[in-house]
Amino acid sequence: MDLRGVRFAGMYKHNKSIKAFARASRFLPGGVDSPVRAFGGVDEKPVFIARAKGSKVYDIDGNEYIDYVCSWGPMILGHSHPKVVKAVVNAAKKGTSFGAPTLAETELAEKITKAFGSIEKIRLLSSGTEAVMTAIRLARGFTKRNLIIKMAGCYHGHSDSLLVAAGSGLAESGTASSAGVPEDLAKLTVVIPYNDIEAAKAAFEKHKGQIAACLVEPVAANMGVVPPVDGFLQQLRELCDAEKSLLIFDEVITGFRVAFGGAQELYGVKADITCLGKIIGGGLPLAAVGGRSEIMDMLSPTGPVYQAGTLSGNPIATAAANATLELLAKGNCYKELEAISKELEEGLDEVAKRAGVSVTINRVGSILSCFFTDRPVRNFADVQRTNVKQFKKFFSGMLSRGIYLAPSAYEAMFVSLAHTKRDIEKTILAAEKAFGRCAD
Ligand code: KE4
Repeated sequence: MDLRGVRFAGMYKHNKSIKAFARASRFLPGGVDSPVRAFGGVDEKPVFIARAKGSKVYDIDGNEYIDYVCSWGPMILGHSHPKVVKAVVNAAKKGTSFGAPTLAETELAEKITKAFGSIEKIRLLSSGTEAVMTAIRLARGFTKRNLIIKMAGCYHGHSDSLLVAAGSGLAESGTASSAGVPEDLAKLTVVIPYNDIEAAKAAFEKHKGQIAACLVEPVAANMGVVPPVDGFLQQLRELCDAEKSLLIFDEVITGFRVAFGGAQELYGVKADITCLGKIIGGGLPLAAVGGRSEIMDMLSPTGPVYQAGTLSGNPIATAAANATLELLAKGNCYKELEAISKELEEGLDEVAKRAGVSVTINRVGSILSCFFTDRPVRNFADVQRTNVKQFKKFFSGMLSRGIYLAPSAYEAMFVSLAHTKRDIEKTILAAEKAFGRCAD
């Protein structure tokens, strides 16, 4: 690895961010608009971002970072891609919202249904939470059953039914379930361990004829990245078929991330309902729920399951979305992402070993997590046994060297098409130093 000439920012100064955080905290709960941004899972204060370009983000103190948060997944092309920015600007000049059908929504729907063989129709909405909330309402309406199976450590947005044993920010806060969710509602959510097909079989047996759907992140990425063990998704598919329940894949992260056709393409297992978000919005608020027509036509106005949204299919968001998917459909995006992400994984593993630090790195395509443990990580219980204190030291060591990781041991690293070999080399060199700070 040629690391000559790689220089670090030294100890970054964050004075402006510290002041900004104090000011924000007077008006926003925790100073943020989404909990995980408050850096509660690490021993640092959040940095306020001023701008971003390509693989870099820049904070208001002028510090540059190589970005592995990528807005929690959407920025697979890198930040401020010129074609996406141009599409957004051109759309904005024609008006920002009409509350009426537009051609761009149809064009986006055509792209998504072409990419996902299991999707004949989609409904565009504004967030992943809305997509999954709609998916479970659809499943309940379609099957006339009430129970939903979900997996511990998976996160599906903040709708009431799904804030039970959830990952992401809830896992970080150690509560895994939220206040304000009525017990009578929470008990309609059956929680089983991820990657445990026997537990799935037992749940279906125990609640025979009552399970509307089994909801799963086909690659879990909200407890860190935890891939499905061989056959797990296929066996869930078979179980749902046998029980006449629906299989819902929450592909808000994996959709257009692990393959153009998401985890369904990668693992060859089709969902009945698919939830998409993040990448399909190109960084703007846009998500989707899709499936075969007999299910999707249950949605208002064609069916009895109500769903609506003032800004659903917003023209600025669909402009960003169409531009993003057009770029991802070209060339060898996923081969490039695989190559550079593999280099990152192998480099991190090499320098961790050299520093005498035990890590397990889970990776699927361009999402990966580095767990501080010498054991495999296959479910939420495994994640909870990892060394979060070491993660926190590692996070600080990387941030001070200009590497911006997700501020939580329960999140993923996201690699974009804008990340260069140089970025990877610099990241690995920073990691060698950061691992040194948290040696076993
Ligand atoms: P949003 O409502 O945040 O757009 O999407 C919810 C959601 C649904 N499904 C999956 C698999 C998700 O990962 C998410 C949101 N992911 C988190 C981070 N892992 C978003 C970051 C945040 O909460 O600020």
